[in-house]
Amino acid sequence: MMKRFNQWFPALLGGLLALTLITPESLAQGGRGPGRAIVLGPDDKQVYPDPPAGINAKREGVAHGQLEMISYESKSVGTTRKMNVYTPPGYSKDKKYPVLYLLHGIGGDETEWQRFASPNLLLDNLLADGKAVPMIVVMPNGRAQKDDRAQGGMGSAPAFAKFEDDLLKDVIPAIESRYSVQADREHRALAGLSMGGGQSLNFGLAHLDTFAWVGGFSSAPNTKRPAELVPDPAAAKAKLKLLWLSCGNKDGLIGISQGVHAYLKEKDVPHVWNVDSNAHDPTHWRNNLYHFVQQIFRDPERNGK
Ligand code: FER
Repeated sequence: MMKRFNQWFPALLGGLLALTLITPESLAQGGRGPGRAIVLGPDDKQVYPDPPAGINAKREGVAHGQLEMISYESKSVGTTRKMNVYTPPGYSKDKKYPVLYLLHGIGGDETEWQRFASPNLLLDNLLADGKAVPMIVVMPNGRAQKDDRAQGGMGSAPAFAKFEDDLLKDVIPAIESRYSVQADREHRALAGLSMGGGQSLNFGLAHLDTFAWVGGFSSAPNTKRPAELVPDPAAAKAKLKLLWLSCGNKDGLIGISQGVHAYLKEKDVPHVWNVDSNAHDPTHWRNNLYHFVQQIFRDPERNGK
């Protein structure tokens, strides 16, 4: 029962948000707000197929990585905070690993991705099939305030913006001091769902010297406006290895991602734009994570998509 609640609550929340947020202000946003009716254009197509069933089912006979909940001192928030960290099978201090920072939505915390997608099992399975590079996955708490429990709804939006400092000044240094990592932009990825998708686009695209692989799945209205998000298209084009945008075609927030896609296309910034048939739900997030993690840290010559 609890599991089902956890599965459906975010979709319910997204639906309620979509229904209740039709305000004059959101309508005046020129179609960015969640109140806008979904209008699909010719580019809004699924370019990565729905994955097979069981992508995150625990498989016997494959090597398993480890998941650990660690604490770190956050100078920017002024508290001890938590993050969930996956290390791949055979993790060894004698090797160095790339790191994916994976951010949750407005109703979640450092445990949310685990409930929605069990990224540890998803990665174990892809690694067993040779479809991903061994990597560390860090799932922090993106609500950068002293009380960072998964509550507060829209009121916590400012804390999601403040997380930029915590991520850059506290989370990444804590990970790089405790784990054996490749500490450069080409070995750091940033992706997230909904509020975490907006954070990933906002922070990732503002810090191209820190992240080369960026993904936003069903990015929320916290996403900056496109021209602010990518003020220097030439720099984004030159530096990004992968920019992944995705949304379900039944998600009332799709206007946000459509706007980013249209701008990137106009400015000739290579990116993936994957529109599948999901809503604002864990299936979309799990499926897009599955495809995203297979692409990252692979081709050093890769350019954007
Ligand atoms: C909004 C609608 C949805 C919004 C945030 C969300 C900040 C976030 C949804 C989620 O994280 O699931 O208007 O404004």
